[in-house]
Amino acid sequence: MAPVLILMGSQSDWPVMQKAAEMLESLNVKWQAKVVSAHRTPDLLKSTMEQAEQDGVPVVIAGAGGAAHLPGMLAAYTAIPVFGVPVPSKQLKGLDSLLSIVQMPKGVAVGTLAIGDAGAANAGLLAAQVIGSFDSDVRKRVHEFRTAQKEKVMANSDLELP
Ligand code: RP5
Repeated sequence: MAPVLILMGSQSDWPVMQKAAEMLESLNVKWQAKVVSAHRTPDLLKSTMEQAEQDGVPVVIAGAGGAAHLPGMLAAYTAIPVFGVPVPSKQLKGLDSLLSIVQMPKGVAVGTLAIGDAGAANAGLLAAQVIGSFDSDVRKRVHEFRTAQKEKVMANSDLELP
């Protein structure tokens, strides 16, 4: 199994969650993505986490919107670190998702990212950093990513009127 498991509550979350996959691709970290809903497929949620534990998956990214209990429920079934991405919802624009994911009661942890694309991309980055803690090639690529990002800022740091 790929080292990073990307789970989401609905196929409709994929346009946001694919930003995590894109970040992982750019760092040459393998990933697998799957739809697993906390309320529509609770049995699949449990069996997916049991399988991930058995397979030795080191990190899970979970995106959900609205009453976004997926990351917390996944975390309840595993000791694998879970990074939660609040997906923007139609009515409340993801503030509901953010508050649902971030307010985990003490004792079961979910690392919560920002709402939407930036949060999903950073979840991918954080997952790569977790892999980088035991894979020096991945750690090197994270450093290279940071250097390239810095150089891009430095190359365009002088502003002028159009
Ligand atoms: C959540 O409900 C999903 O994570 C998704 O963000 C939201 C809406 O799902 P769909 O109705 O689009 O399937 O469970």
